[in-house]
Amino acid sequence: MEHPEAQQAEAQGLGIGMVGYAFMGAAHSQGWRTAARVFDLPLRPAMAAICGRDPDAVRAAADKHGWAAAETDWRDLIARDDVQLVDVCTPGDSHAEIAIAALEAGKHVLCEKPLANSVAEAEAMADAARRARTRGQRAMVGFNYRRTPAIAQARRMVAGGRIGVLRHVRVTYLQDWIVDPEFPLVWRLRRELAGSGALGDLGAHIVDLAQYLAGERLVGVSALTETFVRDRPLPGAAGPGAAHSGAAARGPVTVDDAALFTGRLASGALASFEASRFAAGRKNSLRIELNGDHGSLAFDLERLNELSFHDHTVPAADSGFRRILVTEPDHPYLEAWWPPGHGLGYDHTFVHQARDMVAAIAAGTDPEPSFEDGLQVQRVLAAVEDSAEKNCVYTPVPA
Ligand code: SOE
Repeated sequence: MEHPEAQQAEAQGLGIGMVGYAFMGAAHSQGWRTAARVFDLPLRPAMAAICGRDPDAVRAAADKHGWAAAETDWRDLIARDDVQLVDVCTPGDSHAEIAIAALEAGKHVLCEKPLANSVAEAEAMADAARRARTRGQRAMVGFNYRRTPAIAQARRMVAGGRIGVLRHVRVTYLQDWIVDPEFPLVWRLRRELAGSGALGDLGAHIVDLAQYLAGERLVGVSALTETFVRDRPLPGAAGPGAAHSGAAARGPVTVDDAALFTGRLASGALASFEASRFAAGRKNSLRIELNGDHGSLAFDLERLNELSFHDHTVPAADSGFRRILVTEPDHPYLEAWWPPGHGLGYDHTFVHQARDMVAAIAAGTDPEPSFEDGLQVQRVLAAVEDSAEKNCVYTPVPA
């Protein structure tokens, strides 16, 4: 299905084709729509086509999110001459097939997190990205929270020695959307589609953030995982009458509801992680604290324009956590936005993600996090599951 605008995609610099149009599809669309209108970009993203299996739904998504055309088969999207970058926003079970096909078709690729549903898939994707890189193609994983200005500022401060030698990283990512046992068995609760539960969905983010902020990798973990509600109504089967009649068809939850794990970083610093979908009252609560011998940094996604910093080198009478309002022009990404004090939001991380991907393609550099970085996160997640299966035994993360 073509619109006259589709021909414009070729003329506008970098044709984008996106597979998937749910929550992440909407968030990424915001990024592609906005990046070149806020940042001075050497290439202008052109939203050439969006892809989804349901023809009516994907046509509606194209109209709603500003895509010039709609496709119902990702293979057709990849084959389009007006698409130079494929953005994979589908459930994890299709990341490898689509991303590898796109790389082998000569496209750049942005792939949502986690990179894949298994280490083997992630290894194949990283291999394909390495081969594509020799052809000048770029690949990146969508760990968008790195692109929160306060998180990027925290990275600058850690790298600049403001907290000294790192001793602890403490990260929690808590949601509560499936506390109700009658919440239906959606794709995120089925291993064959999602790969894992809170671990891969939320845990992937906090593993990536811990390693990004620390500037080093995890070398081993000890973990517990749990599935609190083991069967749920199938989508469409739930409803007021169904539970009473007992007639609702139900299916097994085959992923974790929560994962708690500790980890050792390469320098010997210790880390603790909590990823749960059963933290009642926590909607999308991502909190991070780093402690070094010269100071500490703390971040709360619910106050995402702020960073708390404690300078341990000043006299105790003057020290303590102080708030840095991350809205100054020399804070990461902020030069392009509003005057100091006018904060940003969750969706701005996707605008920054699109900006960084386009800038790397134009500069011929490798965007981060790479598929190799995504593979390493996948190895940590696999070590977490191995440790949990062995009742929390310390499990090395393969290099
Ligand atoms: C659901 O847990 C979800 O949409 C995650 O998949 C996203 O990565 C996170 O940013 C928001 O919550």
